[in-house]
Amino acid sequence: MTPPAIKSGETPRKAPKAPPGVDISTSYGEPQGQGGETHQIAGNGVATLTTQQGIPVADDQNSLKQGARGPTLLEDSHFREKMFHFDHERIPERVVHARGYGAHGFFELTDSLADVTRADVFQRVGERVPAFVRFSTVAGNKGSADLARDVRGFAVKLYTNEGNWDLVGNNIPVFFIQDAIKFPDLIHAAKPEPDRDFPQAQTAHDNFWDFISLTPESMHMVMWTMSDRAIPRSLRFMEGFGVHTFRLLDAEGNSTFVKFHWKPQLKLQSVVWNEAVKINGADPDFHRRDLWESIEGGDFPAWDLGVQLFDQEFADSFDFDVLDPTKLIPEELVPVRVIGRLVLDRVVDNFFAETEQVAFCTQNVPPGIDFSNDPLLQGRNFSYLDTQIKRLGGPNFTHIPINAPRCPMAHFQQDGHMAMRNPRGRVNYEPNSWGPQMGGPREDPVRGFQSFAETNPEPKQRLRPESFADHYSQARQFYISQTPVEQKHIGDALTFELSKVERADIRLRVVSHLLNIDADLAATVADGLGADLPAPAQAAVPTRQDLQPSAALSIIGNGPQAFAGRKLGIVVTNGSDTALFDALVEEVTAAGGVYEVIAPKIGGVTLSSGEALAAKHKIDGGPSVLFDAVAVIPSVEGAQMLAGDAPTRDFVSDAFAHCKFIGLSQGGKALMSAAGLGDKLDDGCIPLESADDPAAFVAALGKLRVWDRELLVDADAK
Ligand code: HDD
Repeated sequence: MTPPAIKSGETPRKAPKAPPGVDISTSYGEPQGQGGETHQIAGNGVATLTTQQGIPVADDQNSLKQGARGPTLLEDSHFREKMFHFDHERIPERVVHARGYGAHGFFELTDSLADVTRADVFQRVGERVPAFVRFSTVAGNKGSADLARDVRGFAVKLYTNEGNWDLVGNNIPVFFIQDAIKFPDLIHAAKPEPDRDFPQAQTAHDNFWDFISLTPESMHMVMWTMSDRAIPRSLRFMEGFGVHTFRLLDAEGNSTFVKFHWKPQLKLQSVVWNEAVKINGADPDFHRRDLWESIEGGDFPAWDLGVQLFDQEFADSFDFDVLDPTKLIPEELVPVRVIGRLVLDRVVDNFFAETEQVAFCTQNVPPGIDFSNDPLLQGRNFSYLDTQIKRLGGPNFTHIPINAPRCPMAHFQQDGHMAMRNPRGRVNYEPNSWGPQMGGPREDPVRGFQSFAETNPEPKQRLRPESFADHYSQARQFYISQTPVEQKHIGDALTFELSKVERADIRLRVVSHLLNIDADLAATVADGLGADLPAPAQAAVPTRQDLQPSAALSIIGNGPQAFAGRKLGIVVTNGSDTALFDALVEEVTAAGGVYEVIAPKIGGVTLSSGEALAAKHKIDGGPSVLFDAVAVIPSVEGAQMLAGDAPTRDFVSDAFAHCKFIGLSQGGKALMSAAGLGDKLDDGCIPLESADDPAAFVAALGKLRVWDRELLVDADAK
């Protein structure tokens, strides 16, 4: 007899690409050197285990010994090769951005830029080039948690027909410092303190705020990192920025300035800090799991590529210096023109081979794109190549498939560690007289990379330009562009971080800068710290009060209107209403969302109809912080059983405190009462009592949060 069907406890996903354990040879996307693809196949069709030299292995369970109880023999080359390789498995992690997650995809041009650049990738509408993207946190080690309050790296490698283009950006459009010579200081200050090696993946410590408070140019970026931008809900819901001003060059060498923007098609969304702290405990891999699951589920994350194009005349008239990486150009002044889309549609086959070994270098730009004199960019162009040589062990990291261009390559560079693609033939120098065929590649002054022919009559000097001197005006503009809830989050974040700073003088020095940004913010933070307001920091240039709010800078103002790409957590018990559950699943799926079932036991539940429903999480393993919204639909008896269970009460009280929409059956309401919230239910707590109710519930979810609740919850807490 066939067993009865069990309903799925989560949105069904597409089948894995290949059964595990099969086809292990194809994982790197490209042939692994001469003949590397062949695997010895036994009669039963299963690949034979071999050594790295390809020698078939007879026994992988026992090392070779002199007698069953005798000493291990040096002669056991399989054992020695296996151990030697294991001993060398770790390579140095990235000095910053150590924790990252990557995926493959493509970039497709939707609007030609042929009028301003000869870059091949920007010529033909509809043409696609392969892409690899690595997202990262900055400060934490490779094993740190995903929801650290931190900048996110957004590094894109496009394998164009004229070479690799690495746009190594962040999810924040400005940076802490103006000159690359300060980067080692910034990173030393942000990372764990050197004597004690903590705190990990946090900026909430003395060294960071000491450096920041002595570096007023960082104030604009600090406003961003203390905003919810630093705790994104998903890598899929955040923007990316090339940060620096770059140049586009046409065939005649004419230059147009450009700033690059990645805009998520699913719109912006972040979590709240209390949620982030709890996610880090419940699922430190929250972001990478989310990216993996959405791509594997066929819901491919996508971003529009936008450009802000401007000329020298605009640059000269702009309030700030376009070479200053602590400044952005408001979209109200130069609109973002969408010219393409980036889609991530394939997870990596192997994390190490691809995500860990991918090497981004800001200096990788194809003909038609060029650098500006931004002193941060100029410094980066040295640092990235240098770091890859150290991290990947030598100059041949471009031979690793993930780093190799997909277009033809021809040069005379040779040898070194791990050389796999040495040039062929007799000639390895240029110029040579072996003729057009045998003599190998030659320069092409027309097709080749050309730099913008800039004239510069200035003397050599170590000097910051006067035009970089305004450190507060755009910080203020960012702050006044936020909704009240977002402003509150910035004040809370600063108070939280500075409360971890042991030295009171450092705390006050930060507040003295805040006074130059917004008096209310400074007062809120001083109050939160239990301190009196200090005198304002001395400003090189007074803060401008005339800059207008920019709508593009708020997350809430640029959030989604639908639940697409988001996740609903559904709490059930034995006896939960089958029709209600089915209707809920139908509505959330129709809205483009996914769901996961949370039950008292991982074995699942029996619904009111007698049908079995599988669970994805046991309640304490699936707290509400993992979901964008929750439906709590236990039976009345089930709710009685759960009322005394602390993780269940936390589930509903956290969902409420984090301003989430909560769908409630009768049993669900009883659980809210058990959590002490029975008399607090608001418009975001939506009845789910029959199969008719989910439509209205799911329609409301597009707003994602009931922000009005936040002030109430916080007031109660005080
Ligand atoms: Fe950097 C990695 C982004 C300033 C030096 N950086 C790195 C990564 C990203 C950024 C996304 C991770 C790449 C990956 O996933 O492999 N960095 C930025 C942005 C900056 C910036 C947007 C300012 C606008 N960085 C910056 C400066 C320097 C560096 C000023 C040094 C002068 N960055 C590095 C590095 C890293 C790096 C040390 C570490 C690992 C790597 O390069 O590959 O070279």
